[in-house]
Order: sequence, then C-alpha cells, then structure tokens
Amino acid sequence: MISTIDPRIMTFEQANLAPNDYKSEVHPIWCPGCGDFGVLSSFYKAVSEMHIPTERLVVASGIGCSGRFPAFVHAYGFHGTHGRVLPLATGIKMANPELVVVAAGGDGDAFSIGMGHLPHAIRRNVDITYIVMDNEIYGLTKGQASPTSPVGMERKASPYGTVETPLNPLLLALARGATWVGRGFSSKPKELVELIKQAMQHKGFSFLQVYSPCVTFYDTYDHFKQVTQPLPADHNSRDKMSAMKYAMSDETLYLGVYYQEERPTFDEGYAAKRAKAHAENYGVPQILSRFTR
Ligand SMILES: Cc1ncc(C[n+]2csc(CCOP(=O)(O)OP(=O)(O)O)c2C)c(N)n1
Ligand code: SF4
Ligand SMILES: [Mg+2]
Repeated sequence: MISTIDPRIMTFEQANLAPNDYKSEVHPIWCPGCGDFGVLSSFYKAVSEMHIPTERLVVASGIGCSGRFPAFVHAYGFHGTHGRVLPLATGIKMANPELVVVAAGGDGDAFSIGMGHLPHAIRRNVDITYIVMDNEIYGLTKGQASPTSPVGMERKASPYGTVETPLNPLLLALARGATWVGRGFSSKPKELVELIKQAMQHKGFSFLQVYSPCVTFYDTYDHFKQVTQPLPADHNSRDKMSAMKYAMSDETLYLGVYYQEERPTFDEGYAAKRAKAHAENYGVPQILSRFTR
C-alpha cells in the first residue's frame, strides 16, 4: 500500500512524548470528581507509552459529557453527532488506514441512539478502538435512565424507579463477534492504562467498557468499588465461552481482557479489493456494463 503519511511527520520510533504532551489547551469542564477524568488521564499515559505521534492519532466522539473527550486530547479530533461515532471513526480509518483511530463516548451514545451501528462495526472488524465511558445514566442531559441503568433506579426523571432490564454491553459485543472485548474502571488507573494499550494494540475492533461514575447525577463509586474485581487468573481470553460466563456475572463485575481473537480487518479486506480492481483497471464503466448487458 502507498503510504499516505507525510514524511515530515514523526514516526512511532521518534515519538517520545510525555502524557502531558497529549493534553490540549482546552481545560476539561467535567464536574470535579467525574470518572471521565480518570479515563482521560489513563488515555494520556497509554498513548505516551505506545509512542503514538500526535499527528497519527485521531479521537472521534458522539454527544454526551464523555463526548467532549476529543477536545482535551492534543491530536486530531472530531466531535460528531449523537450516536454516530462509529460510522465516523470507520470513515476516518478507511480514508487513511495509517491513522490510529479511537472512538469515545457514553452508554447513551453507544447503546441508545447509536446502537444500530455497533453490530456492524463489530462484524466489519474495523481496526479502531471504542472506549465507552459507562456511567449508567445520561449525564449531559441531567440524569435520565440509559440502557445500562439498573432496574429500580430512582432519579428526578424516574421518580418511581426504572422498570427496564439493563442490557449487558460485554455480552452483546461477544455475541456479535467482537475480536477484542475488555472492561475497566476509571478508579483503577494502572489497570486501565494497560487495558487501553491492549485495546489499541489489537488489530481489529476493540470494545472497551469503562465504568466511569457520574458524581453529579448517579454516584456509583462506592458500588463499583465493592462489586468489581479482576477476572480470575485462570480465565483464558481466547476462550469465548469463559468470556461469556464471566460477562454474565451480575453480582461480581469482572475487570480485564475478556476476549481476543485475530480476524481479517475491514480496512485490510477493502484495501485488497481496491488494489485488485486497480490492477485490473476495473471501475465504474465496467460495473455499469454488467447492468446494461
Ligand atoms: C439527536 C439527539 N437526540 C438527543 C440529544 C440529547 N442528548 C445529548 S447527550 C444525550 C445522552 C448522553 O448520555 P451518554 O451517552 O450516556 O453520555 P454521558 O453524558 O453520560 O457521558 C442525549 C439524549 C442530542 N444531542 N441529539
Ligand atoms: S454530569 Fe456527570 S458525567 Fe457529566 S461531567 Fe458531571 S459528573 Fe461527569
Ligand atoms: Mg452516560
């Protein structure tokens, strides 16, 4: 493939940036104590340790408090429309496969309005990393129930408690065929840095759910501290049945890499078809002729 990277841009070998070098000039306006701060600082550390040149990194998002993420990263960023981060990130990766593309957002963005896109990004196995900051609520719009809110959650907008069963994001991603699935917690930064690195190093679609409490509208810090623990040491991340078993646990919520497998990526598959068509000089006239024969 012809490199689309400008030779003046730093290579991975040359990039030796500190976590702070990935901070943009935009000061985060999240509420003090918001879990998203923990995700952001783990992200700075992860990309620094991976030596990613800022010119090669793109962070895209939808809408929500978590959707502000790209503004705080010194890299390319795209704050898109609500629920549309996956088509956006897919398009960016397809347009320039040499970019490292991260999609970031919240549980509402991912599993309500954006839900239609998730199975398709997964089945295409686009080489992007999707970090979902799950606070089990719509933070930006002041605390409505989201698809991951627990049954009976009482908030201003649900005074008698919610009645819907929450969906299980990990089970969904595993059942749909995601090639990398993990879960972290914003209050476990050391582990989260490792998870972000592994997700980004994986070639294919990586789905990382991160518990990231909303201190203002649904403070779940104590709850997650009590119910989370690392995946057992004997869990084999190549064993999907084991991954599903641990993903189904709802009393203990396990953190770590649930599952990983290698499968051809959409960007590689598409590039191969494009190269074949190019070599055979196959274009629009040839396609049209098939319909007019
Ligand atoms: C098309 C559209 N519908 C609804 C909204 C209103 N809206 C903005 S953010 C949001 C939910 C955000 O929740 P989540 O994705 O969980 O992000 P959080 O704020 O919790 O990080 C909604 C419903 C919108 N901006 N656009
Ligand atoms: S409203 Fe909640 S999710 Fe939004 S910035 Fe504040 S604490 Fe974070
Ligand atoms: Mg949310």
